[in-house]
Amino acid sequence: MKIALVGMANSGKTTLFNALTGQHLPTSTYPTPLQGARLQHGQASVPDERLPGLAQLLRPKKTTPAKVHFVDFIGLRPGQAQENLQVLQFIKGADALVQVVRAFREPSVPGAVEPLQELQSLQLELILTDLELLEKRLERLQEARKKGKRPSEAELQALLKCKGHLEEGRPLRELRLSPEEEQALRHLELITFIPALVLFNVSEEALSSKETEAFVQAVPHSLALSAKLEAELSELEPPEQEAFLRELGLKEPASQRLIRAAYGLLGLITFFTYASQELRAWSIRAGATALQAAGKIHTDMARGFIRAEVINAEELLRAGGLKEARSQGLLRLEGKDYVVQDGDVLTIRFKV
Ligand SMILES: Nc1nc2c(ncn2[C@@H]2O[C@H](COP(=O)(O)OP(=O)(O)OP(=O)(O)O)[C@@H](O)[C@H]2O)c(=O)[nH]1
Ligand SMILES: [Mg+2]
Repeated sequence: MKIALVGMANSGKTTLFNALTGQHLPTSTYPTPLQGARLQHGQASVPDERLPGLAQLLRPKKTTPAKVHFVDFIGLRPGQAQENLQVLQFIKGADALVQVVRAFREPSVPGAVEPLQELQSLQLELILTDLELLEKRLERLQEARKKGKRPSEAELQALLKCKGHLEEGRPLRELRLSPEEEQALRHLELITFIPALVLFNVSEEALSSKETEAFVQAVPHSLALSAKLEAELSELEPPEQEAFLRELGLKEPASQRLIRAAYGLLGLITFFTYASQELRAWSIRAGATALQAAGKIHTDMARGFIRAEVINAEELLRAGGLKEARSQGLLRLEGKDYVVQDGDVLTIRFKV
């Protein structure tokens, strides 16, 4: 799963990126210029409360959580349409967006603190980018038609439908398209089709304020955290981190909440594998089959798929081990069409 952090300049994207990925990229009180800016990549582990228990039971040499890939680039600037268009190209290929909105007050960082207004400007920039792409494509198809070629009718129709929708100021993810229309547009990689969360980056003091609550209530798929506090938390060793969280009355860092929210937004579930002494968690879309799960692990596994041995993590924990589960007849044999359930521990049998 790849998530792009997108936002206006100085909204705290890089601060959040550092908190999520454990990196130490420089942040600044002024907007990062486009010239010389580099796209940053990093990974975060997907929190899973079953993984420690499974590790204790199976005693693997290595435990690998599922990973989320984050990308961070520079922010957008109001009124810089051409540059913003260029900046937003980095989003292509992302599975989800986190729209980071400044809601923190910090005298050293210039610019107004108007979260809802800023969110609106941000969403408008994304919409304008898609409109520009769409219009260019429409022009090309119309030129082709003039030259006597026959452009795909499905694509033309889909383009016009999307154009009307965008012109109303609405993102394409709110539009219902037929599978054919979707297919016809796929090559354009329009960005407002991508599922998105909104993240209000608030001051530490405002974490549980009425105002913050009102923002989160007002905007669907939104949450609030303090990127600065999260970055500080991520610097601490686990015991200190726990103490700090307890002091704040929290169970986990809010950055984990963010990853969970993205998981939910994309309809992802987790399955586990235990092979060659490695216990590993994987993300997959709910509804995926055992064959698709095998394909995630290795293409050979999907190609030579014979069957999957399946037990849910909770059952396995109750049984007290794989051997015990097998002797109690709890390991099910499933075929390639089996729909993987959240928490399944899969052993894929395959031939190469
Ligand atoms: N007080 C406070 N300051 C923050 C918070 N998040 C970010 N900042 C500050 O805001 C400034 C901008 O943060 P960055 O993380 O660089 O913002 P950005 O969105 O990456 O900015 P660009 O990449 O230039 O678009 C820095 O000085 C941060 O220290 C926060 O939660 N609280
Ligand atoms: Mg930045």
